[in-house]
Amino acid sequence: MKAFACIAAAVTLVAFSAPASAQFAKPEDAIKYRQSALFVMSQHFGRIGAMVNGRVPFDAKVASENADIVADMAKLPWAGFGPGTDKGGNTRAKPEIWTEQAKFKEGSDKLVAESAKLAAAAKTGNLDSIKTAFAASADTCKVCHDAYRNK
Ligand code: ASC
Repeated sequence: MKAFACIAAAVTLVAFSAPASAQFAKPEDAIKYRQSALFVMSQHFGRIGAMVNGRVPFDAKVASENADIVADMAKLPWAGFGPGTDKGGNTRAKPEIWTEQAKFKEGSDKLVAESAKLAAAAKTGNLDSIKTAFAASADTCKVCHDAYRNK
């Protein structure tokens, strides 16, 4: 009984704390997953960018909807950078991602934080606040791409 309780507790713990990387059957799937998540995020980020840069008229509701999606998507790609996913698919990810894990995580955490601020700014409907928060988020994209993505 004690053993059973132990196993049940362990199973529960794993279910709630297993790194999401465990969900991938093969490295190629993890690579596809992270690229897909980043692509979806970039599409929604780009829609805000078009308003921020004046290419399309500003619509506060559309900006807010897109910023919410960006903030949610920002949490996803990182599970796809687990151990052993540096190769096995078509990837521009640099090996430094896996040798500088703490720094890489710092960068991804920064994007998650800045995109949450962007979503909050978008809820105010104030274009200037959105511009500032958009620039801060875009900077976190760029810093990581410069350091960790091959040309
Ligand atoms: C985007 C996008 C990126 C970032 C980056 C910001 O819209 O697809 O990768 O912004 O260009 O510097």
